[in-house]
Amino acid sequence: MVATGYDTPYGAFCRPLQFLRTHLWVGSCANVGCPSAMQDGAACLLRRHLSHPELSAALSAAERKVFTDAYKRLTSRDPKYAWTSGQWMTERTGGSDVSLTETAATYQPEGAIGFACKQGEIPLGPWSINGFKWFSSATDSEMTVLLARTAAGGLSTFLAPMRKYDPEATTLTGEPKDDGKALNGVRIQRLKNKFGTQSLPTAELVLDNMRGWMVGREGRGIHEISTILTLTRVHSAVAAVGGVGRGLGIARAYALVRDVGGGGRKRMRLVDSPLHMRTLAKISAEYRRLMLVTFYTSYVLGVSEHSLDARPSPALDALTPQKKLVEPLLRIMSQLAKAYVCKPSVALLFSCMEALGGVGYLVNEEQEYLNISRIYRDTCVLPIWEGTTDVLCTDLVRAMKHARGGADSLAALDEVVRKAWGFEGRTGRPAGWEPVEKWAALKSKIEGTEQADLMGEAREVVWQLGDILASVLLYVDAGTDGNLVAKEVFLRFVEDKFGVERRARGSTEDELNKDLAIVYGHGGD
Ligand code: UCC
Ligand code: FAD
Repeated sequence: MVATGYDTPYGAFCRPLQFLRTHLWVGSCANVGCPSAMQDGAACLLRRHLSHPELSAALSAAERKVFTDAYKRLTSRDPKYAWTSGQWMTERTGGSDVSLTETAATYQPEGAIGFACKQGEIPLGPWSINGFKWFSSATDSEMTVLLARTAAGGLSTFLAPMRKYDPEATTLTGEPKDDGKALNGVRIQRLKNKFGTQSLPTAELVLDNMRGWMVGREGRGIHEISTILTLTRVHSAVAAVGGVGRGLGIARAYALVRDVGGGGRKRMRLVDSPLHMRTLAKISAEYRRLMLVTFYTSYVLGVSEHSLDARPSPALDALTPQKKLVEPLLRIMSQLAKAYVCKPSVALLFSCMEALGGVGYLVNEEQEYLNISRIYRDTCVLPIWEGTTDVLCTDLVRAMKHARGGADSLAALDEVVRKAWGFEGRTGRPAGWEPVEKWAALKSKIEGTEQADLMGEAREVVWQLGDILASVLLYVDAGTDGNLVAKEVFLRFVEDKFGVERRARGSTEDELNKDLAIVYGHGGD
């Protein structure tokens, strides 16, 4: 799955392709999406250091060898050779705010031994890392990227392999020397008991002379690891819509077979119930909106990595800012997608669960892996890890107010909202839908308010921005091919959120037919 984002010949579209595959996979992948996401982030970080002329020139021969080997493994399609990665940031002192990180790294090149190859061939890492990491998912990954404090002050980012080559060693669990690969100074203190993501080991780890390599400049740890955060936040949003997509699939199937009512009331198949179909149509419409925000973000990620020489369609042209504004747009979109998509997805999955009645709630061992309740519990973590919703909102406000990048981020959003609104497609612009004016008002509020004063309403700011972007994405989506479902979903959203006058309700049968089209997807003209 990760390799799709690196070795396929689709340029900017390799990311949407990768994430469409991930979206389909996520509901049944036993949470390997978590190590995959961190693997993807680590690959992206190492690619930057290996390919950027200045960063690459700063690498020593040993660093280049280690980074190249890790990068090849992180993007490999061969399961025997491929690596996944962890990402260790959280400590007992804080996960949202890592400034009190206690894990310390000391430069001690002597005594470093080889890893994953014969002793001495590649030093295991000149830094000795000691401390305690409080939440470490994908503990069974082959490497990790972590934050630690150095004597010079500030946090730095390190790459550390999980195993070292030591023919005399026993494994952590005391098993005899297997293949000669002992853990690299890591001890599992305990595995966390969790509400969800049961198939994913999350551990508390004691680091005792873990050997590693510094990535990037000393003291710039947050900058370095933010490359990973960008990727894992997109993955989180994709996992959220993937979960909802699966939940909806099950709810749709159930509605085709479950009969309800009886006694004094008419007995009917759920699919014939106007109320049940209205409920599923609301979930489906929200899913469609969140999908657009998520996959637009994946497209922006792709464009940030590959130049887009020929614009593939007028619709995409309308959504693509000028080249120099792509990075600033990604800075916004990766946080926005994670916050705006993950949070409502939990409620949407709950609604899918409810759509199955009591069956939806069952968690006995056999049902668990077929049913929505497991996906629901796995989805609940998405608004928490990789930055809680409020933390992402505060970061987004800081990014938009940033002395250097803030103006470009606002300019990027400005360009996208205006161009998308100006898109001449097959759907008209309903009176009262004024995203350009709404965005202008929000932008001048952001520009004209002190950062500290904006923080209390950071979530409202982000949701207003999310709604504006979602509305133009829905508009362009509806306008590209005249799809009736796309148009209906767009109109319902702007009636709900933009004060567009509601259309008169049709007959019960007409409304049911529209809802059925939204739920089961018969909308083409
Ligand atoms: O939870 C975790 C793993 C779980 C499993 C992963 C699965 C993935 C999905 C799978 C789906 C199935 S790992 C732990 C994740 N932890 C977090 O996400 C931490 C949340 N907290 C934040 O994001 C905070 O905003 C911090 C830690 C980044 C804030 O730290 P500081 O020290 O207060 O730093 P600043 O001042 O906010 O940022 C320092 C610099 C600034 O630039 P300059 O120096 O130019 O002013 C920021 O603009 O770093 C820049 N920066 C960023 N740049 C900060 N955040 C970002 C960013 N996201 N992108 C680009
Ligand atoms: P806190 O930061 O204490 O947050 C508590 C509350 O305070 C939250 O509601 C938050 O929104 C709010 N808050 C915090 N700061 C602010 C602020 N500035 N303004 C307003 N509100 C604020 N971490 C890793 O490093 N690696 C992993 O592999 C990993 N795996 C995880 C797996 C699971 C299953 C879980 C649940 C967590 C995992 N984490 C991992 C940890 C996760 O990233 C953190 O829990 C998360 O970032 C929140 O940090 P915290 O737990 O310290 O909460």
